[in-house]
Amino acid sequence: MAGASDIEALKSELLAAVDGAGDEAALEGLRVEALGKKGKISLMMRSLGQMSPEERQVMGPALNGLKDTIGEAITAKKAAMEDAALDARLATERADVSLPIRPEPRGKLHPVTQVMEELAVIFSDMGFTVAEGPDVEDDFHNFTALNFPEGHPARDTHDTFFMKPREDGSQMVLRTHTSPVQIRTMMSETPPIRIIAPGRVYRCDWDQTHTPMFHQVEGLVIDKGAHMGHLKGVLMDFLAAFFETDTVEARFRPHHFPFTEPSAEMDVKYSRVGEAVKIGEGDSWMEILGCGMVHPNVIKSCGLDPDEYQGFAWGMGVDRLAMLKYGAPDLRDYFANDTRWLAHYGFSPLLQANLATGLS
Ligand code: 2U9
Repeated sequence: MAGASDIEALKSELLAAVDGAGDEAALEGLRVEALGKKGKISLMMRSLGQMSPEERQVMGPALNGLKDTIGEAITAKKAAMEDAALDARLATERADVSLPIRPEPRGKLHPVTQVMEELAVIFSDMGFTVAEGPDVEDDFHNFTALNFPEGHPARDTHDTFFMKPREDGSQMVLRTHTSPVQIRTMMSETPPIRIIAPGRVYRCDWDQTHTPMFHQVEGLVIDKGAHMGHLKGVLMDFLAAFFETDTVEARFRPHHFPFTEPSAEMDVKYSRVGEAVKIGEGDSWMEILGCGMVHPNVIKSCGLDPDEYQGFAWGMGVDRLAMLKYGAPDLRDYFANDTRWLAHYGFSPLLQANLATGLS
C-alpha cells in the first residue's frame, strides 16, 4: 500500500519528467501516464479504498494535491512550449520596416505622365473633370462640328493623317487635337460643363519642336453666364499653380481659330533658369497657350442654343509644358525610349502629385 514517502517520490519523478519533456507529444504521453484512467496517480487513488479511515484522511488530500500539482505543471510546461515556439517563429519572420524596399524601384514616370497628373490635380481642385475620347476620329467630330467648313484651308494647317477610305468614301482621321472629346461631351451631357481633355494627338510634322504624335490638354467650360473674365481667371490660377509661383504676368493677343470667337493667344513673362524657365519674372514674353470664347456655330453643332449657352475653351501642348517646367530641351528625346534619359528626367512613381505637399 502506498505511503506518504511513495507520493513524494512519485511527485519528484513526474515533475522531473514534465520538466524534461522535449515536445508537446511527450508531454501528452506523460499526462496519460500520470493522470490517465490507468495512470500512476489514478492507481494510487484506487488503493484508498483499502486504507483505514485515519490513513485515508491523510493520503486522500495528499493524492489530490499530487494530482493538482502534476496537472498544473503539465499546463505550465505546455504554455511555456507554445511561447517558445511563437518566439522562434517571430524571430524568423521579423520584418525591419525601416529598411528601403527591395528590389529597389527602377521605373520612372515619363515627364509627360507627370505633367498630365499635375494638370488633373490642379483642374480637379477647380471643379473640372477629366474627359477622354478615341484617337481615331471621324471628320465630323475632328473638323465639321468645330466650324472647319468642308474644303476650307484651315483643315490643311492641321497636317492630318488620314486612314484608308471606307466603302462609302468617308475617311477616318487620327485626331489632330483633343477638341473632338469636348464635342462628344457637349453632345452627350447637359451644361454646366467643366472638363479638361488631355491626350495624344497626331499631325504629320517632324523636327526639333514637332513630332508626329504629341500631347495636348484642352479645357472647356459651357454655362449660361461664362465670359472672358472667367477664362482669364482660370488660366491665371492654373499657370500660378503649375509653375508654383504667386506672380503670373500675362497678356492676351488677338488671334484666329475656327472654333473660338473672339480668339487669343496668351503670353506670360518669363526668364531662363538653365534649361528650364521661371514664369512670373524676367522681361521676355513667351506664348504659352491659345484660347477664346466657343464659337456659336460650335455650340449649335452640338445641339445647344447659342443664345442660351456660351462658353470658353483653351488648348496647350503638354510636351511643351513639360519642357518649360522640367527643362528637357529636344522634343524628339521625349519619344526615343532611352532609359538613361528617363532615369534623368523621370519622376518617382511613389510620389504622387498633390496640391498639399507639392506637385513635383
Ligand atoms: C471646343 C471648342 C473650342 C480649344 C482651343 C486652342 C485654342 C489652341 C493649340 C495650342 C497649342 C493646340 O497644342 S497646340 O498646337 N490650341 O490654341 N485650342 S482654343 O478650343 C475648343 C475646343 C473644343 C468644343
